[in-house]
Amino acid sequence: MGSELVIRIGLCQLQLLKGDITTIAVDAIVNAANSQLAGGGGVDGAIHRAGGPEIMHELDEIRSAIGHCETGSAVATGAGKLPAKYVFHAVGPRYRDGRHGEPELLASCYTTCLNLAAERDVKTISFPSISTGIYGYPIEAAAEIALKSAAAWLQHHAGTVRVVKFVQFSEGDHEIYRKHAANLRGTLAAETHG
Ligand code: AR6
Repeated sequence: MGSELVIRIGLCQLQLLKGDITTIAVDAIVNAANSQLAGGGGVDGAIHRAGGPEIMHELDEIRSAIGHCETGSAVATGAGKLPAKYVFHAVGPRYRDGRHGEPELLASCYTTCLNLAAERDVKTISFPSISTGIYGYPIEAAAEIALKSAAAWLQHHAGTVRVVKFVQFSEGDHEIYRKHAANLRGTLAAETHG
């Protein structure tokens, strides 16, 4: 793995990977779900296919208890047959024009999942690129928000979550995440030495 794919924040790391999130072993996998928690296409479909019906059974129970999950929030289930203990089902915003709270709601998906992780003693967590498929969020803006929100969270919650993996499904998305990771590393280095 090239050094530009890892950002160190104290004892923690942000990692960038290209691949299928359902095949990467971690403590918690984040899903890009919808507020009905009803399953769907994209990474949501892949997670339910690979994890098996147990995950949807748990979501049925959550739905009957709370109804739905607000945009920007997330709920936790077990991970069925996935190589993880938990799936955090985060509901990203549908992109309109960026002026309807989309940046804040997207950032909230990342921080809510990291809070769920800390509450469960999760040390490693993987995120797909939330909202940038069916929900249409421009990947450049979304990558920057994803990386910055996770970095800021790790700076304020030292010693809880140790490894945050960002998993991109396409080479094009991976290149964009790499570019924003390099920018972020420059900013963090300037803060440390400045
Ligand atoms: N591993 C990693 N990333 C993946 C995978 C995979 N196996 N499959 C797709 N992606 P999307 P959204 C990437 O559409 O935009 C569902 O129907 C994909 O290339 O999955 O948040 C839900 O039920 C893209 O970069 O999620 C909701 O209704 C990223 O995952 C709605 O879609 C997110 O794309 C949510 O839309």
